[in-house]
Amino acid sequence: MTVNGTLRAFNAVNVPFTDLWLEPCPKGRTLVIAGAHHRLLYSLSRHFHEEGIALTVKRLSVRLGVVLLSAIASLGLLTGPAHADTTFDDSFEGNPADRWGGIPWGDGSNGFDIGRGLARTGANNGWLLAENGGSALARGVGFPNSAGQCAAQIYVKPSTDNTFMVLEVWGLDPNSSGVYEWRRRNYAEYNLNAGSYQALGFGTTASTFGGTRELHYRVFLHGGGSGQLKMARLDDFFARCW
Ligand SMILES: [Ca+2]
Repeated sequence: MTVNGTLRAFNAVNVPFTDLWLEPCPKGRTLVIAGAHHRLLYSLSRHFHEEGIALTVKRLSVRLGVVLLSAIASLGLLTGPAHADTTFDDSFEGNPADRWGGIPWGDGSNGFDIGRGLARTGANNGWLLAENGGSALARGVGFPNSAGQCAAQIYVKPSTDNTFMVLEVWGLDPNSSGVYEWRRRNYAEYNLNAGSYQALGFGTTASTFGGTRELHYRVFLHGGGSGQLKMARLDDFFARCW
């Protein structure tokens, strides 16, 4: 069992954390989690217990939110690479405006359905609407220091036929002079007919020069021109970095 496999089990936990990495230690391996939440610790403890692994949990610094987990094991556990998956789930729950920003042009608009019964999961979802223009909803994801690449998808429910959508990934990368700048890194086009929620991929985005700091995921809908109003709903964004 590797750390990657272990951590995928916690996708549903939806706990924000900033970084994960492994270091060798005399009694096995040490997993250090910066900014970890007690719910993640509980899940980790329960998972290790179910695997028959004794686990000690120590909170090193409440102020810094740093937590140390020491697996007391000589079972070959945690033999994966020296980094672990980091995942980001966003089902537009709570106040999605805290995380998603709109990029409208022309007559395009965007917003959120809050508790309207139109979501794929949970209570809320996003929407995009345009005729002579377009609009996007976008959010950022911190690129973990230990990761080499990130992949992402989002569920889209088109309300209209021939709905042209573009999924873009922008990366905050160091250029050859070491100065950070935003660059478009991935680009995927979809022409969709009205239907149910379907998963659309953003593609896999690699770190550039090993120094990518942040990725910005943008979901664009283009209006069809006069008399050709287009609309789509969005829900269940998911990104995984490894
Ligand atoms: Ca939702």
